[in-house]
Amino acid sequence: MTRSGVVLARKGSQFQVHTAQGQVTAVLRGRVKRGDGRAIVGDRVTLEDLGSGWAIISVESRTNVLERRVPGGRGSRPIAANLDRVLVMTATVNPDPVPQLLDRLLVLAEADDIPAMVVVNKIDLDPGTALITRMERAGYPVLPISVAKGIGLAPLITLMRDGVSLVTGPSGAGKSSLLNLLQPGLRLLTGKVSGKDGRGTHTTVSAIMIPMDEGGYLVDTPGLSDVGFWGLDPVNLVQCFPDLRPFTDGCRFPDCSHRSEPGCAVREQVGIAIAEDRYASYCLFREELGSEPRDWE
Ligand SMILES: Nc1nc2c(ncn2[C@@H]2O[C@H](COP(=O)(O)OP(=O)(O)O)[C@@H](O)[C@H]2O)c(=O)[nH]1
Ligand SMILES: [Mg+2]
Ligand SMILES: [Zn+2]
Repeated sequence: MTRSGVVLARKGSQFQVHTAQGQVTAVLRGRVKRGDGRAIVGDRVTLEDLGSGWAIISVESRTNVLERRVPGGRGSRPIAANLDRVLVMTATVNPDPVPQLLDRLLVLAEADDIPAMVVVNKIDLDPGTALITRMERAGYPVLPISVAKGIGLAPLITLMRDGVSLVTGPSGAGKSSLLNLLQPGLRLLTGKVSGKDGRGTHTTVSAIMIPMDEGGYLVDTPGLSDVGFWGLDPVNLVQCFPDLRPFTDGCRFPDCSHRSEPGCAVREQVGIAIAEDRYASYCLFREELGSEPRDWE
């Protein structure tokens, strides 16, 4: 007898799997274990009843994988699969938004090809017009809301009742308030990534997925902002900026870093189609990725 399900969590060699008939604990069958199909949170799997318990006998191919990248490009470890969206949440004020942090989280989603949206909360305190315009111009759908006053919530809730959502953003943005509204009594991971370099251990970075009673799944990963994009190929960074990437074809050099090269079609658009502080985020992240600028002399 087989069943299909979705992996919610992993603890050692045991997987919690959500099926239409309830949650079960399963282990990986040998063949799956040896392949590169090791199950991760969010995987759609087929289970077989072994009599003594359930085994994961196959893992469906993934639409995307949120990865934890290791500094210096030394590889990555999958965190969660099949995310439908990353919602980057910020407040309009209290605390003040930090656009560069939003850009960072958006790059993280873009790097793994996960659709991203911006949720702008606390519009009861301030309409956040400049921020909303900035993020829309960058190419992102923006949902202005007030969790506290119940403004603008219907479209967001409808969205989150379908598929798998990951909500991230700075502390104080209102994430817990939103998630509690969606699933009252929800208890999320609070684990902090250990180590001064933020590398942490195996368990501290593992995600869990929570099925919501009224539909949809939430993915919770402790310390998502520590899930950097360090391993990203610097050449690909520009592709993680929807507002920069349309212009790269016009650059004189195919390996243009879009910083100092002559004939850069991206730089030509800064202050025109590209907002200056979005370009500044690009330059900062590119710097962080540690690439050497090309020598033109
Ligand atoms: N004025 C106002 N306050 C809010 C709103 N949403 C959340 N808050 C408050 O902002 C604070 C931080 O919210 P919380 O959900 O803990 O943010 P988190 O750190 O992102 O999880 C709490 O005191 C909330 O009551 C909102 O829409 N308007
Ligand atoms: Mg919180
Ligand atoms: Zn260029």
